[in-house]
Amino acid sequence: MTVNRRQMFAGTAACLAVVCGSPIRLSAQEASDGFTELKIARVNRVLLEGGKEAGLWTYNGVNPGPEIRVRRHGEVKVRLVNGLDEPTMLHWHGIRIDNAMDGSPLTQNPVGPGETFDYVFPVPDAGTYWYHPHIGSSRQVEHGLYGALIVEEETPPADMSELTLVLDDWLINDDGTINQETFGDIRMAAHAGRMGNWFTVNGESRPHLVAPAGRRLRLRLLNCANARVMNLQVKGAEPHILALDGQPLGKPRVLGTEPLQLGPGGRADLLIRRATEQITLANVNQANEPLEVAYIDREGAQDEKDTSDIAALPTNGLPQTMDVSGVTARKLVMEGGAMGGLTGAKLRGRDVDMREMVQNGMAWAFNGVAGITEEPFANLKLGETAVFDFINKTAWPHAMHLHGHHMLPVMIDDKPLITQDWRDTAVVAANSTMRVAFVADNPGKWMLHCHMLEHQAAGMMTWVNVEID
Ligand SMILES: [Cu+2]
Repeated sequence: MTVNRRQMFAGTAACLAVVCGSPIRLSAQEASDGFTELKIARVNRVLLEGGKEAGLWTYNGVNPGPEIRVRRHGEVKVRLVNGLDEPTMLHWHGIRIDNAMDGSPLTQNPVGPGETFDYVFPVPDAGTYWYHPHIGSSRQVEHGLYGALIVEEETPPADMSELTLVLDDWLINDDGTINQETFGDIRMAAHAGRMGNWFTVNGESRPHLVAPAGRRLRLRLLNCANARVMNLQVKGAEPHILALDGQPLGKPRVLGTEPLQLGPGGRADLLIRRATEQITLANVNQANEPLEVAYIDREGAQDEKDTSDIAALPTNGLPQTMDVSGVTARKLVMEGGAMGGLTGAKLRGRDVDMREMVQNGMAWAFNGVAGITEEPFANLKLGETAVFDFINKTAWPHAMHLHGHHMLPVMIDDKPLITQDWRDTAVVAANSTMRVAFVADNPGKWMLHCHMLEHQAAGMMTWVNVEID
């Protein structure tokens, strides 16, 4: 069934072009009624060189889906056309938009086969975001349904070229087809989730990309894998981290020797100085081996040494710190999974034992409940400062994603964090507690779930209500 690691990373280094479709600039490429279509279709595409057609599902025939680019405070106007024979919907991951456009089962009905849905919303935040289905996510995302949503700064930084690198790992069979038998596999869901054996960057294995040597390079990295926590290294450069999950750092900082950890759903913007050296992107695997996943050649001359400061990107209005003194933390206890010792949980209002949970495809619980509930985990007043403790009592890390807001991790295991960065997808280590804070300033019903898509499907899912008064 599986492709071994040697095959996985021996992929062709000869692929010089990366096919990912040209970006859709929403202001420039409009249908007569102003909508840009994202049409889901199956496509004939080989992932494994020399292998069979993989069986991808795509937006507009390409993987990743078209990169959607819009200027901050501009408007996204996208018509989803469902060419699948199962329902879908589009979630705009990380961007703090109007609740009705969030594209989750809390905010809209599924878009049936042959149906369409119009998404229209202004974009409040500049940064690197993405879109993907929020129903049947484990299967739909794994089949290739995702793309980048890039919101440019009102005044984009000068003297900078940029590359978007959409990272994914796929679980494919020896013949190159997407493995189907493991969808819904409870053992997989109770462990790390669907870990792939074929790593792609912009849909290609180990692509060679090009950037001008005479300009600084902004790399937009997106982890679109179902479940893999990536640990990324950049060789041949000393990048600064400009932004995480779309939100600019108050002060860019050097990515040192520690790899950059990006949970599934997470993004990072890196800035690399003008230079002629080839850049290699590597992902450090669990055996601590850095496996090369993409190469960037710097072309042309570098006129002068690039030593000037790296400026911060303009803020999207989030503060650099939060005062959470006097705020009572709401506790979210995460339990279950393999080696977790969970004996049972509430499922659809009934107490069930672990055997019955497993029969229903469940392996995890939040506060003793598996799967979504009628009542939200938290009812918050508009403008309220909220503090959540994600108490991970499991043997696995989890990538906690809150819709419609960003969260500021302020403490881990009772130790205040010296470096605090806003995240919409925060990796909570095994047997660890993370405290996050945010202002509930976006009214509506917002999902709060693990972004390891198999964990989400197997119980790690709740929601937060932000009330107007
Ligand atoms: Cu998880």
